[in-house]
Amino acid sequence: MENNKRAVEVAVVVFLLRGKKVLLGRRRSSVGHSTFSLPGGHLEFGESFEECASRELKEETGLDIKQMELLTVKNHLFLEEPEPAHYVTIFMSAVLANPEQVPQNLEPHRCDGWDWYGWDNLPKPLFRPLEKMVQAGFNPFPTA
Ligand code: 8DG
Ligand code: MG
Ligand code: MG
Repeated sequence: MENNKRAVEVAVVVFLLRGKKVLLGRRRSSVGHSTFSLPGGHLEFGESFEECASRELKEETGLDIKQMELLTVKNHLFLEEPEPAHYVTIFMSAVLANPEQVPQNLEPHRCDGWDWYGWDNLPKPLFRPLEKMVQAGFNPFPTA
């Protein structure tokens, strides 16, 4: 395969849950440009999934999170992008450490802004990996 010299990347992304809503932002990054995606980013050397989730949330939204839980892992190939990419993405859930905190758009070159969306009323278009999960019936909210 042409791409066999490229590295697989690892990302950690977060379903930040508030009531029946999740936090999403419209991407400005080249991969998935203009689609709505979860906060998160690349796992750095030496980090736990929880540390990466907290750091990315802080960097991208200014929010502090708690109760991080591993929900699922997906293998996704972005072959239609100008630069093909291959990600193993760790999907976590979390809640706000301080329910009064409001998301800020701290990386405006990468995101148009953050907002809360009801799970039954998600914005379109969703980032492809997220859309695939929704289509498959995935739900990040606790069932109990
Ligand atoms: P960093 O420099 O802060 O580490 O990277 P980033 O700019 O925050 O990376 P990102 O694109 O937000 O996330 C890394 C990759 O994670 C992304 O290119 C593909 C994968 N990914 C998914 N689903 C999602 C998702 O819903 N949101 C985000 N942000 N990334 C996702 O597979
Ligand atoms: Mg990031
Ligand atoms: Mg990101």
